[in-house]
Amino acid sequence: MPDVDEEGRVKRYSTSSKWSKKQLTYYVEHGADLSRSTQDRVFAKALKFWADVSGLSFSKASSASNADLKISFGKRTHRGRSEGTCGDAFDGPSGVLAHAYYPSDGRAHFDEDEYFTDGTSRGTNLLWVAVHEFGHSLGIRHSNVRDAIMYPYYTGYVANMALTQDDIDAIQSLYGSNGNGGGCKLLSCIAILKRSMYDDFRFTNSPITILNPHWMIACDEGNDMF
Ligand SMILES: [Ca+2]
Ligand SMILES: [Zn+2]
Ligand SMILES: [Zn+2]
Repeated sequence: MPDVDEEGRVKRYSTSSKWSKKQLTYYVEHGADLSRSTQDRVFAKALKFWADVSGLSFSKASSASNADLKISFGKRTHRGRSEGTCGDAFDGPSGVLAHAYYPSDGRAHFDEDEYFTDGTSRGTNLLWVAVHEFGHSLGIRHSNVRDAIMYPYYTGYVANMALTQDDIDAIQSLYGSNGNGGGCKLLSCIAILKRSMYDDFRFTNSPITILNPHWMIACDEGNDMF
């Protein structure tokens, strides 16, 4: 994966659509690997990573059907209980770990054929995967900054994971840092993503739906976008 484009500029995060509100709700249909209370804690912590650096807040919904973010687990052909069949079947153990859809879809699906764990290097760290997928749920595409949570490869368990500045820049470009607006300046940050670059952005562990693979909207601070 190249770190610079053909003109030598470093590419960083990029974003998709965004939620039109900052107070979002979520609902968890639990998976089988961890206790419900552990999953609740992990998902709340994952959302807090994003909330802490943005104007967003998250609260639990009473049902999946009235939640903005709909979190569920399933194998192969799958769907949340209040959803139609997901168009992207999972692939069994390993490979794809989870996937999530851009705003304002809200579905975040985790592959029940993985072994999700908490606080150990065994299995697949649910917190890391959740933070990454919720980034997509909030409108962030993959970054090619290798340390970023939104880098498209699971990097294994880290004891004290944290968002990188690149992840923080991405969420703040959409929602601001403390309720101060945010939002990308679309006219100044639309870039054509060439097919070859899209291929570079493909990944093995966490597909998202690319609505049009030839285009990507890149939001940057206005002076060094690609
Ligand atoms: Ca899988
Ligand atoms: Zn799915
Ligand atoms: Zn991803």
